[in-house]
Amino acid sequence: MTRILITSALPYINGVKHLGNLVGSQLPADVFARFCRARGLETLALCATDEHGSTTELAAAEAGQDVAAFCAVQHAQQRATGDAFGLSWDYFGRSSSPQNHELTQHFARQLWKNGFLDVRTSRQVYSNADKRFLPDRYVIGTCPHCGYDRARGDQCENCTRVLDPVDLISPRSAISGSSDIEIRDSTHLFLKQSEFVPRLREWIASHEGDWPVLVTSIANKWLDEGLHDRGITRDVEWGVPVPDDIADGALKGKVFYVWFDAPIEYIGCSMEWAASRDTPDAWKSWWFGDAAKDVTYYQFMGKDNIPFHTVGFPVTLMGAGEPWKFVDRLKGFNYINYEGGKFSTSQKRGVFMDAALEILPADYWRYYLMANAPESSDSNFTWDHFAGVINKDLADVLGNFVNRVTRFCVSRFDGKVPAGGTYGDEEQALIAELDQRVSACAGCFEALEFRKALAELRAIWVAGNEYLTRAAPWTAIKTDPARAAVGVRMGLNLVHLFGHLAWPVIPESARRIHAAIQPAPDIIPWPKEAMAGFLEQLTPGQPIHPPEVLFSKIAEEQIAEWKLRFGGS
Ligand code: B3M
Ligand code: ZN
Repeated sequence: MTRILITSALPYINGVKHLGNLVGSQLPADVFARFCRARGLETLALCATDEHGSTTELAAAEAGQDVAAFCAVQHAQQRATGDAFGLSWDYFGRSSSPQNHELTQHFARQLWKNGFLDVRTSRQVYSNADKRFLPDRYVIGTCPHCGYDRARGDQCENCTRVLDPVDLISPRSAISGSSDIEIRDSTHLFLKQSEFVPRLREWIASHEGDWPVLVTSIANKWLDEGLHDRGITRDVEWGVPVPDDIADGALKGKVFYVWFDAPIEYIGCSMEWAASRDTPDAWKSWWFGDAAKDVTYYQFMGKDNIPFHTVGFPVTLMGAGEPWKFVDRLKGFNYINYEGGKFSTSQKRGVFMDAALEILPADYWRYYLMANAPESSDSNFTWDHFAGVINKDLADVLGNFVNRVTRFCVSRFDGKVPAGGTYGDEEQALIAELDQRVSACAGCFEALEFRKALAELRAIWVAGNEYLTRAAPWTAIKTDPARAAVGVRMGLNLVHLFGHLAWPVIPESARRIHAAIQPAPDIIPWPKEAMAGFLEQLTPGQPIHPPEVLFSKIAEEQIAEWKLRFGGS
């Protein structure tokens, strides 16, 4: 049996994440992790805060806090918000952990020993006003590729191109805004990425077909544009220090670049996880050598992170010359827009995770975001669309079904699964349809096609509703009580089924739905049996407990209020 290793792009520590960040990484990773656990697969789902780099330092400065203290507070907050969103990581670590420091230095030493690091003098942006070097996001300017005028020194968020601060047109300091900038020389370690191009091409080609086109095309584009050797150290204080035994201490006082240490934290995080369980070596069988042969490794991320995972991190692993596990299935996402514009952390535009939970339960967001995941293209969040989907899919289709059946059972069958009658043609036809749909739904999750998986899930709920309309036990009860009993019994079995199928996506609601029939286990398993078996499980006479309203409809006034509060047309 394969074991499943799952990581999602590590959220920057700079503040609470917005829904665009969530849908491109942590949420699909969680849905998939739950799906794997529901199928009985041994699963390790990891995430961590990405704590180094200019993003962090700038955010800490803005908050007027010491960087380490800022990170500690933000980490706890992100973990709490993630928990509240039902993100069920096995461990939520920190890239600033001792494990990651040690491992990052290990990889650097291996790369140095194997001749893949060079000490070079390079041109860096220096701010006279701030009296310091300005690496990465410390510089803002116009993107030389697409002309976007708020491009940051490390990457243009508009065209996703990776940049060097010295490339920016009209550069200015992100600290002071000053454009009194000069170019000075500084010594850095360069990773000789260019030597890996043939191996990278071969590796990426081996995944054509099993990675989304979005992923392979971004990876190939990066290689086609010519892969430059990349500076992996910085003139700042916060980060993993370059050890003195590399280059005879020539890099004293410098730290590794955040994009060098952050992906290494995927492994570091598993070490934190292992240490937390007092099995310090348990991480190894997930990552290293033959022991990890039965592991299938899935990564989830937004499209701007793809180059670092298809080129940057793999070069680190290849250059280390040790048998590390590479990603098997890389799922990349496009962006989700907010009311026609961008979600933006720096401009505080859109809905952020904490505010989202202040107005509605997590499952509403989880369902909407996954049903509209930006897979084949960018998608667009609008309040009207959101309310429409929730009111229809969750309230009318799913919630109403559960309420109708369970309440009718209480009013007409004494709140117990009715006995009598047997499944006839109507039921057999439904079973045949669900056999096909449930396995199609599982197939979509396995293929990481989330929109399709959720469309299938919804189609299953609709099929249940249509069946109930045809069976119409409320009419049949007057003339043919046995027929009414069959309809209600099937309806209750469907409620039970829906509780099972919905758990990966809307875990809290799934538990409540399941509890209408019987208390739910911690992990609600995906149905293994064919539907004929699954839909005949309930014992006549067993008590039913109708839930309180499962999903409340979103009213016009609420939409108006939220538009005002969060902005948008
Ligand atoms: N911290 C997320 C981002 O670009 C970035 C991912 C790191 S994954 C190793 O928003
Ligand atoms: Zn650009």
